[in-house]
Amino acid sequence: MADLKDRIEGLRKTFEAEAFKAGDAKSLEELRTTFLGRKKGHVTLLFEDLKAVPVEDKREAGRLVNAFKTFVQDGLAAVEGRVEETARVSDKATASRLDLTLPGRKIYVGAPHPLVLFQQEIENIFLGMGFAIEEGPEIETDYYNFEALNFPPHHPARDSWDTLYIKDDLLLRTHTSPVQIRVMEKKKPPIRIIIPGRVFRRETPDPTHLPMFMQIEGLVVDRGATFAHLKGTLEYFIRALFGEKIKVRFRPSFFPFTEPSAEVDIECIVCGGKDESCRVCGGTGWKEILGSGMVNPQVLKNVNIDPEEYSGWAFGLGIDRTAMFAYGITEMRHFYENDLRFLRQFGAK
Ligand code: 2NL
Repeated sequence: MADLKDRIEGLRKTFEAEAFKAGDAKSLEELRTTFLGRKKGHVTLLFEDLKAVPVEDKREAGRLVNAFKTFVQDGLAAVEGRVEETARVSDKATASRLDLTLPGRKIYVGAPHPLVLFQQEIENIFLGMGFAIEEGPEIETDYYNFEALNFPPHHPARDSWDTLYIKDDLLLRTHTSPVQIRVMEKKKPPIRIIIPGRVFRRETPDPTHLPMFMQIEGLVVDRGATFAHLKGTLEYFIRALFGEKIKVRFRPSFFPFTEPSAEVDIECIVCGGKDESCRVCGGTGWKEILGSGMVNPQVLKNVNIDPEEYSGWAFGLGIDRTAMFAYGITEMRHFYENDLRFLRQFGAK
């Protein structure tokens, strides 16, 4: 009996020491096997040894072994509770490193290019006056780019030093006017359209010239369309774009596709006409921003519109050139280099 008591006392101390150390599910299971394992567990062996205990001691010995078994079971339950709590707290600590209240990271999706923004600004002014937007091909034939627009056969613009040819009769359009011819062929007047788009010329790049740039042209064809409508519409457009107070002047000019023709100047907003060596206006105080005129009757004939019944007026403007002037940019190549330090100044994030 004394023997058994000592053995149980030793096992109790061992169990307590091991239970104190057990910190995870694995060591808990090892402890359970060591004490309650069905073959060699300490408690199992104690029950087996009971068989050899003399009859008079059996009752007491059984009580002691059973009490120890309960002690081990309670101890294991306590360790199990502690292991679970430790795991739960450490999960919570991990979870708490994720601050769900922080704002999300923005995904960069890009932004409209400054030339697109400027083009839309122009478009919106004309849309407000009832114009429609039309587009057309960038690769054209000699007929649409020159012939239908009344360019004489040996006009210098047709030269391969000025125009980019793909083959004999296929070229990169040098202006958006061929789209106006295509629209007039298809639709009956009244016509009130603007045509934005890329155009191409054989240029050596410099701060104000590139072989590819943007143009926007407008065309009105109707009964009784006059130069007064041209002038009033373009003045309204310029004031909407540059402000009510801007000075505007019309100067006689020449284009093969218009007669009479006029170029439109506005006061130089860079120097205000006060700098004799201004690089933008050359000291004149005026900046040309539009070409315009009454559609040449020959052009109307070319698209089967009767010039005795209808008249038209048209204009053209360089988007890049005008944006440079509006924003005080001195280098056209900035628009096409996609340097974010440049682009971000126009609202791109
Ligand atoms: C300029 C000059 C201009 C036009 C474009 C046009 C088109 C047809 C008929 C008549 Cl189909 N005219 N367009 C007219 C006058 C000037 O552009 O300096 N552009 C940058």
